[in-house]
Amino acid sequence: MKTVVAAAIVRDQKLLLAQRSYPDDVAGLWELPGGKVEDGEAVSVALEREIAEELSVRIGIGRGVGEPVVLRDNLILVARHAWLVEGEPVAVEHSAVTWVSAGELGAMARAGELVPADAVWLDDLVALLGES
Ligand code: 523
Repeated sequence: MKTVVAAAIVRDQKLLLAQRSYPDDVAGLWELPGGKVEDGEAVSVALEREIAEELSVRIGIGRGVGEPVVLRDNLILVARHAWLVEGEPVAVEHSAVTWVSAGELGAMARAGELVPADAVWLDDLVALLGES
């Protein structure tokens, strides 16, 4: 079983979403950015690395958000609360990045614009935005 870790990066009560450019079945949909944890790598180290590669920023990492989601191919997806420490996000590997409010996130989920696994966390993400 491999782990994929994703960042719920929050600033000013908005959540950062990144638009996938591949594979075809999810290209164009929005996700919490992240990627696969390498063998022997700590989850938080993997998340810092993936976010630096994908968005050219450094993040701080907090608690887990939502329940783990089982993906296909023996992959398990987890999310962590995060915040920017240095830099402004740039879409290096994604098509675009955007900041959304809780209301906008809900509308995107209802419109089917989120990656399916991430849509499972809608209530958790809305709650996180309410706390921050
Ligand atoms: N997800 C997903 N949601 C989400 C992420 C970051 C990833 O559902 N927020 C899924 C998509 C893929 C798998 O997790 O099925 C791996 O994500 P990916 O492709 O972003 O991870 P990488 O870049 O580490 O893996 P490779 O593309 O294989 O290099």
